[in-house]
Amino acid sequence: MTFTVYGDSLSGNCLKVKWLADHLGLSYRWTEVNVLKGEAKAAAFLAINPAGQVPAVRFDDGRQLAQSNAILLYLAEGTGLVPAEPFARAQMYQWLFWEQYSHEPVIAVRRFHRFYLNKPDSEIDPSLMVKGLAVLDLMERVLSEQDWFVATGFSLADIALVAYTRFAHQGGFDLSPYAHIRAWITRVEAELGLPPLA
Ligand SMILES: N[C@@H](CCC(=O)N[C@@H](CS)C(=O)NCC(=O)O)C(=O)O
Repeated sequence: MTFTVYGDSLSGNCLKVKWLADHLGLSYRWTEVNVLKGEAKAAAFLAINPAGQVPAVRFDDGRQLAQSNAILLYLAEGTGLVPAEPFARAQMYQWLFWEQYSHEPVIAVRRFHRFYLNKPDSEIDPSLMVKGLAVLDLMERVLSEQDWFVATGFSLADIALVAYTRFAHQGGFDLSPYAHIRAWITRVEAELGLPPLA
């Protein structure tokens, strides 16, 4: 299975796919799509994903797939990153859906305004900080009791959630009070072979 990943290298949603594909040793090409330059809305890319968002993948047989977590699930099917036991698998889905509905729209969006658009804090919706801290508090509580989001072991839930948590400081979130989150990020980086961020 060879495929092309269309992604922006600064995007956590896209990096999830890269990290997983590298971890699994899959054969793929990376095509850079610069979101800030509007390339995700260009006609050439809309033919790959009509929703005009990265990441998207195109398999060499012509099939195309979008939505980062759907891509993760497809690529990792049959591996230990997707628990075989139904309840553990459902717990992994629980975290994947929570990541997209509650985590990414807050942590990633604040990072986008601050890090991509260089906005001062005064111009960023203050509710993003409040909601982001609640997200981090919840993660910290979970990780104070277990090493991984699905207690049985490292799974796609950890890869999806680390994507923007790892860059939370770029969104103005101070991770220093979150010792369990920081230790978990280090564990996930070790699993994925990622160098720690400076
Ligand atoms: N739920 C989607 C979100 C994808 C998404 O928001 N992509 C952003 C980059 S992180 C994008 O392509 N934005 C371009 C735009 O909206 O024009 C996923 O998980 O793949």
